[in-house]
Amino acid sequence: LATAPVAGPPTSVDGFVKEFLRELNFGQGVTLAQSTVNDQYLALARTVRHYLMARWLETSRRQFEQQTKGVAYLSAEYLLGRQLGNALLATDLTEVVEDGLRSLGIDLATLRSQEVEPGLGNGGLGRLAACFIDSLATMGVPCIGYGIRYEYGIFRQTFVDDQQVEQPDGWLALGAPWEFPHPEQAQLIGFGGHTETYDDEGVTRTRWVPAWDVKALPYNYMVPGYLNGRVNTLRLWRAVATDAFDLKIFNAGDFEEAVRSQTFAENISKVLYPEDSTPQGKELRLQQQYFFVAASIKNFVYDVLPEGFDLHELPERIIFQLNDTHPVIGVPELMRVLVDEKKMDWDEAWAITKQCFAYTCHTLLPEALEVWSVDLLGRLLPRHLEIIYRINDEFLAEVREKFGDDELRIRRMSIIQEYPARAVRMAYLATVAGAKVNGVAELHSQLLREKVLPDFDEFYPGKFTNVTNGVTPRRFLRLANPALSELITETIGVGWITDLERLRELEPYAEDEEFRARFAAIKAHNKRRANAVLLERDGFTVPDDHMVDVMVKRLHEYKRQLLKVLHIVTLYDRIVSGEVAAADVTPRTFIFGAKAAAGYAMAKRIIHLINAVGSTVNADPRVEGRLKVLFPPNYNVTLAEKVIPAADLSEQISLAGKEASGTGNMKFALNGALTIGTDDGANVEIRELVGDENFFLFGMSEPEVQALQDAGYRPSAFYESDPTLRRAIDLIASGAFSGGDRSTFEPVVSNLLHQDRFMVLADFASYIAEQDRVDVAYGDQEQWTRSAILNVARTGFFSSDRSMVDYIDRIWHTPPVR
Ligand code: 26M
Repeated sequence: LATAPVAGPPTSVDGFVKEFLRELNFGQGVTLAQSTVNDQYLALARTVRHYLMARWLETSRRQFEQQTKGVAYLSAEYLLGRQLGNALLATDLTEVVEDGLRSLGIDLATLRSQEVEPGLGNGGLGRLAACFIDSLATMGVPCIGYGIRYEYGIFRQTFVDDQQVEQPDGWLALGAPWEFPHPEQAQLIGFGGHTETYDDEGVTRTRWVPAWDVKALPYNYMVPGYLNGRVNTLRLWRAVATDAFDLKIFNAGDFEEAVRSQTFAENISKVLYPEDSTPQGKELRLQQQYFFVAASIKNFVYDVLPEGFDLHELPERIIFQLNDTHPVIGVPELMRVLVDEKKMDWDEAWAITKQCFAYTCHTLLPEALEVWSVDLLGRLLPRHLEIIYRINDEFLAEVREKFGDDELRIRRMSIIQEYPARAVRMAYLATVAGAKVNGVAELHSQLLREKVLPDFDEFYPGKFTNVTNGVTPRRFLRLANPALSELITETIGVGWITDLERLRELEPYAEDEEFRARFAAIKAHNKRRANAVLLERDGFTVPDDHMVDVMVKRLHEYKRQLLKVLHIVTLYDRIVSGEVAAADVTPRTFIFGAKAAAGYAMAKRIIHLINAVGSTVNADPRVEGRLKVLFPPNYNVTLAEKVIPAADLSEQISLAGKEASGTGNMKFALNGALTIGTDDGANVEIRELVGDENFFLFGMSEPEVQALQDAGYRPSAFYESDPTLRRAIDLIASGAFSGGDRSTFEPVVSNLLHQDRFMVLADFASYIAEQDRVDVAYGDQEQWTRSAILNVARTGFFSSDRSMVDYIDRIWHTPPVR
C-alpha cells in the first residue's frame, strides 16, 4: 500500500469535469464564474498532472528497484515548448478534455494559447535535448534530464524601428503549473576558497575548503511517454542563498549586505545566456555550469542510487551524456567526489570516471569551442583545476609513450592551451574523459575527426562515432500538423507515431491523384492556419496563392540569412528594373524567424536589413503584391509548430562544413516542404534519402570551400564579375532600403565585399540559379506535391527515437528496449 500510488481521476468526461472544477475551486481559489482564462489554464494543467501522477510515481519506483543502467542527460538548455498539448497527447485525453471544457463553455484552444512556453534554451542544442528526453520516455529508457531552471529564459524579441530589442522572458510570472519543487532534496554547492592536504590515517589526502556556497533546489518536471504509461523526470536546479550565507552577515548586523549576498547567490540561475555559439568566458556562466552539474552528480550519487551502493559499479548504473562542453566540469567534479569524498584511489576513480561520461559535440566553428582561463577556473574551482592538471599530466604522458617526445603534438593535444592565455580546452577534456565522442550528422562527425580533433582520433581508435540528430514526431508532426497526421493515420495506421520509418508506406500514394489532392489541400489549410496566427500575433497576412518560403533559425553569419536577403533583393530588382513583369514572377511569401545574440552586432544589423528590405518590398506598388517578406518577431517553439507545417520551401543554406546538423531541416521535410540547401550537416542525409530529384541542391561542397579558402578567397572578384550580384549589393549600398541613407548598411556591405567569412558571394550565382529552378518546379503543382509526399515518406529516419536507438547501441549500452 505504501508504494502504490493513488490512481488518477476517472477518464470519463464527467470525471474530468469534476476534477477540473475541484482544481479551479480548491487550487486556484475561484469559482467558474469568477475565473479568468489564466485561472482556467492553470486549473487544467494541474488536472492533467493528476492523470500523469500515478504513472510518474510508478516509473520512478520501478527505475529505482530495477537496478538497470540508465542515462543522465546533462544539458545547460532544454527548449521544451508548451507542455499542455503534449501532456494531453501522451495521455490520450485531448477529446475528453475538449468535450468536458465545452460543456462548461470553455474552448480548449483558448486555454492552450494561454501557456507561456518554457524557453530554457537558445536553439538547436536545447531543442535537441527536449526531443531526446521525449523519445527516451516514449521508448521506456530510464533517463533523468538534468539542467537549470532559469528564472528568465531566452529573451523575448521585439522590433523597434526594424531593429531587435530584447525584453526579459518572465515565463514564471503567471504561474508554473508543471513543476514540483523538492526543497528536501536541496544540495549545497561550494565555490572559491582553497585546497589543503591532511593526514588521513597515514594517507595524505586533499580537501577543498570552499569560501562560499549556494543551495541548489530541484524542480521536477514530468516527461510523459507517448501512450505508454511511463513518465520520466526532468530535474532543473534553482539557486538560492543558503541560510548560513545570509545569517552570518545578518547577525553581524549588516542587513543590506545580507540581502545583497542573497541576490548574488540567486543570480546563478537568474537568466539564460543568449549566446548560441560564441562563449565569452563570463564568470557567471562557469558558475551556472558547475552549479547544475555538481548538484546533479550529488543528487545521483547520494539520492538516486540506493544506500550503500558500491561506487565501483557506477559505470554499470549510469552514463552521463554531456550535451556539448557546457557540463564538462562534471568530469573533475566526479573525480573530486570519488577521490576526496569517497576516498578512492586516483587510478581507480579515473577508470570509473572514464566509463561514466560520453561527449556530444555540436559545432565545428573554432570560436565556439569553450575554453576557461586557468585564472578564473583556479579562483572559482581550485580543486577542479588541480584535478584537471593531473588528468592532463597523465594524458600527455600516455601521448609521449605512444608517439614519442613530439613536442608540437604534445602542445597541440594538451588540455591546457598556453596562447593567447593559459586556459582549459573543454572539448579536449571531454574527449579525454569521454568513453565516446560523437558528432551530430555524418558529415559533421567526419569533419570532427579529420579537422577538429585528428590527433585524438589517431590516439583513441574507436572513440569517435556519429549519431545523426532527430526530432520528435509527437510534437513536430502529430501535434503541429493534425491534418496531415490524420491523413497519414487513415492511410497507413497509427504505428508511424512511434515507428517513423513506417512513413515509407506512403511512397506509393505519391502516384495517387486523390491522395495528392488531399495532401495539397492540407498544405493549403496549414497556410491558412499560419495566416490566422500571424494575423492575430503581428497583423501579417499570407496570401493563399503564394509559395511559402521559410528560413527560421538563430541569426548567425554562417547560416547565411544574408544570402536569402540577396535573393529577395535580386527578385525585387528584376521587377523594379523592368527586366521581368511583376505578373510573371512566381508569387512568394518569405517568412523569417531569427533571434540574434544581444552582443552580436553584425547579426543585429542583418536583422535590421531583413526588416528594411521587407518594409520596402511590401510597400512598393510595382511589386503588385507578388513578393512578400514577413519577419514575425520572437520566433520560438510555439511559432515553429505553426509555421513549419505551412511551408512549401525550407531554406537550409549554411556554408558547407559549418552547420553541424540542423534539425529544422528535418522538421520541414517531415511536414512536406521541399528543401533548397547546401551539402551541409544533415542536409546531406536528407538529400540521400529523398533523392536528388526531390531536393534543390546548390553551392560549394565542403572540399570546394576548403580549396577556395586555400587558394585565397576574394569576395570582390565575385562582385566584379557577376552583374546580378553587383546590382543587388549596389541596391543595398545605395540606401534603397534605408530611406536613402547609405551609411545604415555600409558595415554589412563592406563586410561582404572585403571579408565574407562564410562565402555568401561565392555561392550567390548557384543559389539564384537553383531558386529559379524552384520557381519552375513550383509551376507544376502535381509534380511538386509528388515530391512533397516523397519527402514525408522518406524522412522517417529523422525521428529522435532512431537517434536514441543509435545512442543506445553505439554509446550508452543501456539494456535494449522492446
Ligand atoms: C556558450 C557559451 C555561453 C553561452 C552560450 C553558449 C552556447 C549555447 C548554445 C553555445 C552553443 C550553443 O548551442 C550550439 C548549438 O545549438 N548547436 C547546434 O546544435 C544542433 C543540435 O545538434 C545542431 O543541429 C546545429 O547544427 C548546431 O548549430
